[in-house]
Amino acid sequence: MAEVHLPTTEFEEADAAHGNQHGVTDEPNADAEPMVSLLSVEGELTRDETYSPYLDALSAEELLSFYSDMATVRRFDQEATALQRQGELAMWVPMTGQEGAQIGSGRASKPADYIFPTYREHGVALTRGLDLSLLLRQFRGVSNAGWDPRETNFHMYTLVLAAQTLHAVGYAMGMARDVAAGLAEAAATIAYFGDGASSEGDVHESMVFAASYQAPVVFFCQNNRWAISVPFEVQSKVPLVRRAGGYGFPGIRVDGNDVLAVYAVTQWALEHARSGKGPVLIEADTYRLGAHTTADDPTKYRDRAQEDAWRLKDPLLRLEKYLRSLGLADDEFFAKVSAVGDELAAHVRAAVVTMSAKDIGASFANVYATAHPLIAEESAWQRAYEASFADAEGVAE
Ligand SMILES: Cc1ncc(C[n+]2csc(CCOP(=O)(O)OP(=O)(O)O)c2C)c(N)n1
Ligand SMILES: [Mg+2]
Repeated sequence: MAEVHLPTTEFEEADAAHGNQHGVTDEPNADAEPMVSLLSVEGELTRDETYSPYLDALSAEELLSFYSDMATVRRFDQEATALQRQGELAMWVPMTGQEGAQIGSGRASKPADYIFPTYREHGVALTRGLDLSLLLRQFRGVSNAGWDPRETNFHMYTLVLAAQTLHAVGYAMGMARDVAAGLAEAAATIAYFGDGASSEGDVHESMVFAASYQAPVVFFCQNNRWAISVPFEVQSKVPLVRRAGGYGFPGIRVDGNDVLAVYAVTQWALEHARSGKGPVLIEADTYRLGAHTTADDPTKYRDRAQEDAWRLKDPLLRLEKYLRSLGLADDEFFAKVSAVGDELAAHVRAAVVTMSAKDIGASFANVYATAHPLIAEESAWQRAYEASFADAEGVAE
């Protein structure tokens, strides 16, 4: 007997009667969606009329530094994860796998641009010249932020999903006014957010405002396929990049594990925004190879086979192949990069074990006007946590 598909929702009934008029694909995550990808997994570079000129302008040193940045932040990420496992950090948010998306986009930004990260943009922080040990202050629990954003135009981490997209649009609108008044050079903001955060109302409101006011903002979504344990398929029924059309600005889907493509696409988008043409949405197709945070266990909700498939698309490996094929890098170069990573790891470790939480008590006192049992409980936990470092060498009181 032939299989009959019975519509189960009113939309499906409408689709059955009139054909699919909602632009809904059978597979929302369809790999068929066009994507800018310049450097293949095999390390071969293809040309693209729009984006290759941005790469032509790069010197050999710059190309090499794309690799060293990616390798350095991966080493940093490993060290921070180890520090958490050793009880030196309360939590860590790993970014391994997303180096291409983060280094490529961060390197495309200029010092005058202003970056609004989520909580996972350690690679972008590196490209902005932030001392990465400062990122660990919040995860050690000694600061609400950890650095002065004005020094690098790299804003504080935002843990409230998508809130920073609103901040980025408001800031960009202010920047545009400064430029119009002759007070500042043309610059843009980049609002980073995840596939999960894309479902927040804040992202919608940000995009409506950005479009209405032609704000110089680049919305950079790292679609790493997971929002903790929720797969992207649940998050959106259309590829995210298509949403830009609904707001009335360009959307570009880019291979997030191709650092060169991400760099070129973000350069294009930032130029578009800075020149007064309004916002751009970039959807970077990537993958979180590790856990959501050190408190998460991805083996409970996803297949090892999926992780293995993404390991083959590693952003570092393909650039290594390309640099070797050009004769720009040899074993000696990669050994040096590895030594730089080890130095950074030693630096952040030394910084973490001497971090002092002596001022953090006020944060608990300032939550409510009067005593509150939950705050008392949290404050006691924090004191016990601090006491656990007492035997560590050099801890300041
Ligand atoms: C407003 C809000 N709701 C829920 C959370 C809890 N939460 C933290 S991270 C996360 C998943 C975010 O996924 P995604 O946006 O894809 O970013 P990723 O963590 O994958 O980088 C959730 C639900 C939160 N921090 N803020
Ligand atoms: Mg995600």
